[in-house]
Amino acid sequence: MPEDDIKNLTASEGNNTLGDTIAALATPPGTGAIGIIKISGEEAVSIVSRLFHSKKGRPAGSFQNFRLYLGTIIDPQTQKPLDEAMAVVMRSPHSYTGEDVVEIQLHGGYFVARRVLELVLREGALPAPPGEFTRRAFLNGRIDLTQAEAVAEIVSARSEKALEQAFRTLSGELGNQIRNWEKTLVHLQATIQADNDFPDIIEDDLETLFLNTLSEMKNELEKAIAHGEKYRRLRDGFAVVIAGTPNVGKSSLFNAIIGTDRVIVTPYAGTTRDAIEETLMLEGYPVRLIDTAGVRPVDEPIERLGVATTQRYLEEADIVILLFDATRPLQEDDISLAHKLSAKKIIPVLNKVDLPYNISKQDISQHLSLDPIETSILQKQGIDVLLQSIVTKLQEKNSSDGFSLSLNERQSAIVYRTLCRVKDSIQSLEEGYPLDCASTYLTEALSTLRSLSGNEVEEAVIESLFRNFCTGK
Ligand SMILES: Nc1nc2c(ncn2[C@@H]2O[C@H](COP(=O)(O)OP(=O)(O)OP(=O)(O)O)[C@@H](O)[C@H]2O)c(=O)[nH]1
Ligand SMILES: [Mg+2]
Repeated sequence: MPEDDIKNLTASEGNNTLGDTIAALATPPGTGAIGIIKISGEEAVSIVSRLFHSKKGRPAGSFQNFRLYLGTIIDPQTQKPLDEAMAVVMRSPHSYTGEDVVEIQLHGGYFVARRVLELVLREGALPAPPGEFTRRAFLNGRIDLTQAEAVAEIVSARSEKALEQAFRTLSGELGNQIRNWEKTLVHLQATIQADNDFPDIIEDDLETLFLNTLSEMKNELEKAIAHGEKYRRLRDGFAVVIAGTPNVGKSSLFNAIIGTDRVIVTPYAGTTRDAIEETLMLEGYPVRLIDTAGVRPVDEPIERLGVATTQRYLEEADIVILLFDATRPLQEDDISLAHKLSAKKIIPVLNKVDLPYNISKQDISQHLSLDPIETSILQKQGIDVLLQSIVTKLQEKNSSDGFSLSLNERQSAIVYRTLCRVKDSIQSLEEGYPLDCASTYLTEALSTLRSLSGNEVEEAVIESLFRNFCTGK
């Protein structure tokens, strides 16, 4: 397998140190329009100068920064030309890693990329493990940890909205906010210190000053956590669950929305026994659409497991499309299911309106205080209105809260721990304890916060973060 061959030229572990020169294929292995080899470190330019011969005979050492040069790759041992290529030199500190970086652009192709990478390694570079270029950018102080994480999120973004948010983090918005919080905490601690050293000079009502500042910070931290939740939905998809009692048309709706006959539809109640999931985009929002087993009390073991699975999905759902069958009066099961769900999540739908009604809209709105959307999935009626109402709900969920920070799971957990310490310090002040008590909590808050941007983060955390990157990034 060609990809495996390339993998042999890729380090799986971080076996290099900052002084080493590293190299990797930066484009996916295989056939493509162009293949790029990336080299970073002190030896990068001299390694390339031994392989790359510019058309005008200029050695790589004399290349201008950020300028593409056309030339030929020649194996120094055999003097055989391998490919026509372009090379660009980006000297330290003005490069992605902060070190000397050279990129060689080859004609895309598995074999040529592999041969040239072999030559680069033979000339002294070490194979770069996944994420190593970004790890170096972080270790060399070019970017903070939030920006390094944003690089990974940009690469893996599956929707425009997730990309927008990740790009803002890459631009440093999150890093700046963290530094502001750090500054506030440092300032408060310095004030406590000054108050201890020169109690006569410092203004009297420090407690009020502290309470005001910490309350403001608490609000910001809480907003950041709430916004992070939104961001992760934009990144991973909003869970839109189709639910209802058996036979109301859930699977028919699922198939109609995704546009294929993905799940089985039959006239028999209890057809779907499991949750089935597909991802799709609705006006730029990534959605995980989930068909579920109809909810009813059952003894049959397989269907019972299916109903239990439905309950789990209903708990995690961002939106529940709750279907009712127009041909039959509301049943106890319909009502108890509706009452179990938070009204905010529900979009009620009255299906099978092509058949004679045995239920009225009022029957439903009486229980849900919401008018249902009427559909005939069989005749493809009302589905557009339903999709529009899903989009409206997604827009509401995503409405601006004046905040643009997009925390991932690691960052959110740290902000949460910081928030707990800030709340502790507020409580201790409110209960009349001396400022020194609050100060202990603030020290903890500061140290927790510093692991966000990478100032006090453990080596193991850094290693595990970069291991999830792709090779050559
Ligand atoms: N007349 C009519 N029949 C429909 C409509 N929607 C679905 N059906 C029929 O209703 C029956 C049940 O549809 P499904 O989509 O399997 O219903 P379900 O809710 O997934 O059922 P379970 O998986 O058993 O819970 C099938 O025979 C469908 O063809 C509709 O709008 N009008
Ligand atoms: Mg079904």
